[in-house]
Amino acid sequence: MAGEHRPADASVAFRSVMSNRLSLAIETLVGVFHEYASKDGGRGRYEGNCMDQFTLSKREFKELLLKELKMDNVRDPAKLEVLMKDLDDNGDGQLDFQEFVVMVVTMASLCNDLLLKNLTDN
Ligand SMILES: [Ca+2]
Repeated sequence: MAGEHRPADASVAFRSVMSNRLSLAIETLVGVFHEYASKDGGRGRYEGNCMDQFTLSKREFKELLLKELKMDNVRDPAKLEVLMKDLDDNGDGQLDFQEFVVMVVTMASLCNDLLLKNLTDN
């Protein structure tokens, strides 16, 4: 159908031009986001003022954190709520890719800080 979003097809096309490790990491990041963002509801359904398939609901976000990052602390609803609110820059109750990627970049930066600390402590 014309204009229909088809993440699987986009992934195949993307993969053909991306073959090194960092490119694959980016592809994985985008793919994981869209896999979880499309779990609630059907394609094209609006949640508030945004397309549900392109954003993470709180439930989708929790599932992603538990399965992909093993962040068991988000089983506590209060901790999940704080994290979601911190990332939800436009306050619509959903995380779009730009809001989600802030968390990933922050976590990567913290990993780098730990690596540097370990290297300089030894
Ligand atoms: Ca948002």
